Amino acid sequence: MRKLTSWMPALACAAWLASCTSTQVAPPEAVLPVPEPKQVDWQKMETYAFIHFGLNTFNDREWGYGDSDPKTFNPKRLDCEQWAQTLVAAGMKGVILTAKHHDGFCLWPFEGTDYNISRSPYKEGKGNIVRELCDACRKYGLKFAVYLSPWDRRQANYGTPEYLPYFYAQLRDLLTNYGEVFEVWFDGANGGDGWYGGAKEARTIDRKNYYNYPRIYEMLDSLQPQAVIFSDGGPGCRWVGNERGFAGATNWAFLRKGEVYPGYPNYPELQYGHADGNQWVPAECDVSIRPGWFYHPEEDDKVKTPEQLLDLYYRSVGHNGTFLLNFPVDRNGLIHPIDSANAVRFHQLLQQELKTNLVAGMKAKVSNERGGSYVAAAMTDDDYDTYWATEDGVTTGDIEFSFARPQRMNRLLLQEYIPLGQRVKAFTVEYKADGQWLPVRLNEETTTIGYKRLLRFETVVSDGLRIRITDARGPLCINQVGVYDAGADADCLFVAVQAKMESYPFTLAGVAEGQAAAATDRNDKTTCFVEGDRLVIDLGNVRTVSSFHFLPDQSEPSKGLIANYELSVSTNADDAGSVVKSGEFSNIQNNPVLQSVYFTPVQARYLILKATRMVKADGPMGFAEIAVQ
Ligand code: FUL
Repeated sequence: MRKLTSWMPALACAAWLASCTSTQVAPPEAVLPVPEPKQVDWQKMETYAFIHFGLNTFNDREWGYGDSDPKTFNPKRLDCEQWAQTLVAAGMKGVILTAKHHDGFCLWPFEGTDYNISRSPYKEGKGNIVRELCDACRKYGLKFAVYLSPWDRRQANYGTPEYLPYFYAQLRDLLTNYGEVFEVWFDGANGGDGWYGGAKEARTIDRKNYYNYPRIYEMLDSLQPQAVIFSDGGPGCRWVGNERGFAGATNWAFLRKGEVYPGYPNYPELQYGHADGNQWVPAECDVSIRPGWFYHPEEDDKVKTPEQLLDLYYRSVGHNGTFLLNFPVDRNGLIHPIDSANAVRFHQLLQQELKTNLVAGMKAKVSNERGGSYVAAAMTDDDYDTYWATEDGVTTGDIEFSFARPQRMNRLLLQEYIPLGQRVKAFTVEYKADGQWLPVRLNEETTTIGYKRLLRFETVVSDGLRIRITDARGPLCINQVGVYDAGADADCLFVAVQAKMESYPFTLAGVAEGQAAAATDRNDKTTCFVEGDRLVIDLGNVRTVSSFHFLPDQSEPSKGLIANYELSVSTNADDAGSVVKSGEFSNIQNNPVLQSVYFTPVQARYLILKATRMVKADGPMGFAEIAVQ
């Protein structure tokens, strides 16, 4: 396939064009919005890792308040090369490190604060994990990037204009001294409460304007022009609207410019993008390999399985997003062996499933062809920059493969040539059975394609497969088609994710039996909603209890989320009980995973959970599952 390549100097290009008179066909015009070249490069990375590590790791927290003692940060066997090697074996192309999480603790010796790694016992205060990881990345061929939390629960001046120079200085330091980064990650979370230099209070900021992002973007463009900027609404890439690692099957790489900001109330729509958007802001699907983002020993048996990770891959990369998989580095300073084994196995499974492209090198029969180099064969070569295109005005088209012998098939890969925009709005997939075209059986809609669409369909054995594109925003530009047989287990489309919770038996005082059943049926799709701000759990007998667990409502978006709580116990019904624990369910809105409250064992028959603050003020509390141990 002949094509223009970017390295060809202009004169050579002119000569080349003149030499190919018969194939001189103009490419289709771009359909706006289009990505910047760096966004295309970023999207091609497909899977990359997150590392959450810091004081939280040692203090069993998800959101440190900013008051944990730096001396508790003491990983004895920390080895960034182990992280890098593991990530490479798991197919990751890069890694984003939480250089500073919400607690304000810096994993590098940032001079603007003493709340940094130099005050920890790690390497007797001489360590610098940003440096160590960035060196390991260069050594093992991974790209490197940083996460820097704008919210800082440590700093006394957080919330005032005086905090901003401090934040900008951190950013400048990270972006000046550690080489190229592929992404800069700005977390949109801001839960209010913090230590704030000892003030211990809640602070709110104007999330749209406080940090002055336009100024930050200017700084980034001058220091690291190749870096893609992540924030809830972009500009480089967007949050996918959940922390479960998947995008919608319908997923546009655009947003309406200026509409989405950190804290944007309609964030669930980020899973799909804005079909009428005018800015290219593709989705990044972030998720942790464990329920929490930071390491907690009690989650050692809750690591996502290779099959669950594979399922997420199909619903992130295969839904026109990227897959950002988090590894909560453990207290030794290593990626835990279970996480490592599962991630590597996931990568092997993926490679196995998509090993042999049954249509590689084949020439599909197409209903319309633009000509020149924009021909059907361009879809089955392995050159990203060649593509089949239809003539101007033709926005539908069939791609048909005929095999010499019947083939077993259950996976399909489609790619649009996104440098010219994202176009396809609807398509169908059919196979030939006794001379007739029948639809393949799928569990999701076939609408958008974008950078990449992967479909898992029920196995067919056939000598014909046809993709019919039925609606698009412009002439079609398809650069890759792959058809695969994923093997014997190919039809296990769904992986049951069950909260494995043992519990004492209990009843819920004042809750109708039918409702209460939803909290014990071990089905995370049903939710028990409780009016008011108190949940009273009756164990029937006095027992020794030491923990309370609940899975919040799992619908999209979750309803009835409790932000702050007070948990009391008592032995008789009339008693208000004594408080055993109070606190926050950190990050519950973005990541409504199993919430656990552990306390010193106590004799009790009743547990009373009081919601002292809800994420959304009105409405009942929601519990998909409850357990008491
Ligand atoms: C969220 C944070 O609040 C979590 O702690 C985590 O860092 C996740 C990636 O982003 O907004």
